[in-house]
Amino acid sequence: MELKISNNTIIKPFSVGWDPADGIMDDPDNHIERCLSKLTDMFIDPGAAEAYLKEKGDVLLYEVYEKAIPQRDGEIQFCSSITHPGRIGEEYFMTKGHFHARRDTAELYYCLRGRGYMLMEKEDGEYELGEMYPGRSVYVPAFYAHRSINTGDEPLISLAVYPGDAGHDYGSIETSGFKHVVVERNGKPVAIENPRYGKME
Ligand code: S6P
Ligand code: ZN
Repeated sequence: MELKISNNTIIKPFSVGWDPADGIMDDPDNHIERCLSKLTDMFIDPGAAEAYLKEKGDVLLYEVYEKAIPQRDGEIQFCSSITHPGRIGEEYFMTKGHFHARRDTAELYYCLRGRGYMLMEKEDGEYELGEMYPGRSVYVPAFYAHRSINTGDEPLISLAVYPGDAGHDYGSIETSGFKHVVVERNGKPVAIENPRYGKME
């Protein structure tokens, strides 16, 4: 998630509107859209993802709206994160997930709409699920990879706030995945071990 702004840019005070009902930010500097066709390998059943694509076309899995803030110590990044509802087989729509490039940086999510979980997982596999629903905040500690998972039937919308120089590291998520995934079993979300862990490519 590279922002088109220099690290020396001086930021003047500003305010920005965004609608908690749809997560859309007014006049964003970045609007990121992640579609299924680019992320089929992220799911535990890529074959089911390909079949979904053939049947329903290229759906939007999630979006991010953000303002450009210099990626330097002392600044605060913030964005609107929208994960759409749906499932590939038994696995819910979710974000790709990442570690922060600076591992010792935390993040706070404040959920405004929808239902779901924040999957938080350390490199050693220790993990937690933080429940997300309107009015609930999830604190993602430093050193935890994190992924939003929509277990409901409407968009899961949160405001995310994190240190200016945190950055994103998608490397091990793309190659190995998370050790745990959240799937629907008997109508309920449950965390299971990722059968493709270590061989996502
Ligand atoms: C940034 C924060 C979120 C995610 C967004 C998309 O630190 O955690 O804004 O970037 O939810 O997820 P991802 O994993 O594709 O960056
Ligand atoms: Zn993050």
